[in-house]
Amino acid sequence: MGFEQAWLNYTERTSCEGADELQYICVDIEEDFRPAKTGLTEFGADELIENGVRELQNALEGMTGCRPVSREQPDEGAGKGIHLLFQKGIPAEGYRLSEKDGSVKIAASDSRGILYGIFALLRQIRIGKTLRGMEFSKTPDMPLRMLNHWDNMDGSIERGYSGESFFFADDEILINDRTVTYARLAASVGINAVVINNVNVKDAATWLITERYLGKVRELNEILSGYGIRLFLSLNYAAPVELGELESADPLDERVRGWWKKRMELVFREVPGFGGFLIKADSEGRPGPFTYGRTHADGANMLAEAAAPYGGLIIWRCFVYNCQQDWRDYKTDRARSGYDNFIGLDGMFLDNVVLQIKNGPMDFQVREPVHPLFGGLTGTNQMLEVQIAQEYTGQQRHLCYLIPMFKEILRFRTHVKSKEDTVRDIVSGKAFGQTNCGIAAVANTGNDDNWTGHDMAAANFYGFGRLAFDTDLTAEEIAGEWIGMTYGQDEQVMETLQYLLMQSWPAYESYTSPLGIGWMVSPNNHYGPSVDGYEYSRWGTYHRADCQGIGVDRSHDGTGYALLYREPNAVVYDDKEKCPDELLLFFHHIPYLWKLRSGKTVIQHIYDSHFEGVEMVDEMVERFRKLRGKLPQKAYERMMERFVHQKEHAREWCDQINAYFYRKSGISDERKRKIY
Ligand code: GCV
Repeated sequence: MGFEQAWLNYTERTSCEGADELQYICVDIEEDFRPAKTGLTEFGADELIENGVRELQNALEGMTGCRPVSREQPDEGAGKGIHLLFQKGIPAEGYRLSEKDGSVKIAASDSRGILYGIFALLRQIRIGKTLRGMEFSKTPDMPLRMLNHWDNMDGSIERGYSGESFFFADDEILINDRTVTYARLAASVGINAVVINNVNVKDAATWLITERYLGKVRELNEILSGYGIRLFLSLNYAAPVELGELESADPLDERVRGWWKKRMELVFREVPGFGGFLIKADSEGRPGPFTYGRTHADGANMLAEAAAPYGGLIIWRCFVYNCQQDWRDYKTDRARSGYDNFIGLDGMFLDNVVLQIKNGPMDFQVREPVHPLFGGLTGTNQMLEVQIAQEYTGQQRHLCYLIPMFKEILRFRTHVKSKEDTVRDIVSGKAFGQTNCGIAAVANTGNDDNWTGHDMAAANFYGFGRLAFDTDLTAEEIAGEWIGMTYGQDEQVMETLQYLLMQSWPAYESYTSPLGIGWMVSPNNHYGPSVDGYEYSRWGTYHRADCQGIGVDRSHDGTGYALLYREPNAVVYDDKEKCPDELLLFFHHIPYLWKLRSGKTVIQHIYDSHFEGVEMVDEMVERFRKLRGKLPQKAYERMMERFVHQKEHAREWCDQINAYFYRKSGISDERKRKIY
C-alpha cells in the first residue's frame, strides 16, 4: 500500500495492518524550526513545534495504529513524509499545505502557523479529503480569536451549562491533565487567546493579580502558550481599593495610576507573555470610572498606559447600561446605552485598548439587530463578543447551532464605508487597518465528561473557532467538518446531524420569541418561558404587549434607537413598512392584526411559528432516533435524553406563548388549533 492510500484509509483502519508501508511517514522538521536555531522571539515557540509534532504523531497513531517518527534529517531516499518548513512571506499564524509525490509540506513563517497547519492536515485526513496534489494556504481572518470563560474561583460558572469550572475550585487555580487537553482543544480550532475568569470579578478573583496567585497563573500560562494561546484575566476595576491599598480608583489620580503601573510590572514580569485584561466596568453593579465622574476612555487608557510597555492589551467591554430602570419609563432604552456611552469617545482610546461589543444591543437574544457601535465607531479598535454558552438559547439542553447566526452578524453591512464595511471587515481589521481586533465568545465548556453538556453543543465550540479563523466557511461546511471530525463519514449520520444542526436555530427562534421581541424568559436563570417575567422589572427588557399590540417603539417617535444606524439601515429600521419581519417587534409597537411582509398578521405569525417550531423539533427527534446503533451508545443516550426534554420544553414554550397572546388579544387562531 502506498503513502496516499494509507492516508485515505486512515479513518477505517483499526489495526496496524500495513505498518511496513507506513514506516516512512516521518516528520522532518526544517532547521529553522529547531529549538536552538529558530531565532523566534515568541515565547514558547519551540514548544509549539514540539507540541504540534506530538499532535501529529498521536493523531496518526490513533487513526492508523502506527506512530510516525520525528527525525533530524529529511529522508533522502523516499522523499516521502511530512515536512515542516520555514518559508518567509507567509503571514503571521498562516500556513501553506501541499502534497507532491507522497511528500506533504507544512510551511509557515512562525511556529503558530506550523501548529495550525498540522491541525489543518489532520482535519483533511479525518474528514476524508484527498491529500493528493493538495495545495492551499490560509491565514486567520481574525487577529484575536478569543474565549471568555465566566468561571468563578469557587468552581461555579456564571451561565455555565456543562458542569463546574476546570480552571478553579475552592478559590484555587487548577492545573491538571484537563488543562493540557483544553489547550489542545482550543488550539486545534484556532483559538489564540483566552480569559479564564468571569468578567464579574469579585472576592478571590480580585486577588488573581497578586503574589497569592501569580505563580499558578504563570504555570497555566506556560501550558497555554505552548499551544499558541495568550492568557488574559478579567480585572476588577476597583482592585486598588478592594485589595486594601488605596482609597480611590479614580483614573486621573496619580497615586492610582502609579499603583497600576507597579501592578502591571509585577504581573507581566511574573507571567511572561501574558496577554492583558478584560474589563467589565460600570455595568450590573461592577465598579468603574463613573464613580469618579470619569469616562470609560479615562479608565481604559489608565490601564492601557500601564500595560503598554509589556505589549499588554486592555479589552474593555461596551456592555454598559442602567440596570435600575423604571419599567414605566418609555423613553429610556437599554438598547441605546452601549452606543450612547461610547460613541462620543471614538478615537480617544490608546492603541492597546480594544472595545469588546456584544453582537446585539441587548444581551445575546435569539434574534437582535447588530450593535450600532459597529459602523458607528471609526477610530477605535473593536472586537465582536458572541455567546456560545447558550444562556438564552436553550442552555445546552436544547440544540441550537449558533454559527448561522454568527454568519449573519459578520456579513451585516454597516455602511460605515462604501465597501469593506461589514462587521467582519471591521473586526478583522480590514475596514480600518487595525490589528488589535477580532472576535470573542463566552465559552460553553465545563468539567462534564463531554465538555459541553449537550454533545452537539460542541459544534458551537468547534464552529466558533473555525469561523474566527476562516470567515468564508459556511455554517453548513463547518457543521459537516464537525460531524466528520467527531463521528466519521457515515452518510446517514452526516446527513441527519447536519439537518439537526441547521434546523436548530430557526426552530428555537420559532417556538420561543417571535419577530425579534426577545426576553420572555424566566427571570434570573433565563430558562423556559415567562412572558411577563421581565416586564415589570428594572432590567430594561420589555415587550410592552397590551390588548392591541406588542413591541417596543424604537423609531423616531419612540426611543430613537433606530436612528443610531447609518443610512440606509436607519431608514429601514425606522419604518415599520420597511423593517424586516424578524426584527419588527424589536423596533416597533405593532397591532396584532398588522400584516407582515410574509402576508400573515402578527398574531397569526405568533401562533404559526410556535406550532411550526414544535413540529420542527418533533421531526428532529424522529430523525435523531434513527441513529440508534450508528453513534457511540452512551453519546446517543445522552443526546436522546436532551432531545426528549427539548421536545417537551418546546411544547411548553409554544403553549404558554400562544395562550398568553390569545388571552391578551382575544384573536383566535385561523387554523383553530388548540390554544389554552
Ligand atoms: C457575566 C448578562 C448575563 C450575566 C453576565 C452579563 C455580562 O446580563 O445574564 O450573567 O454577567 O450578561 O455579559 O456581563
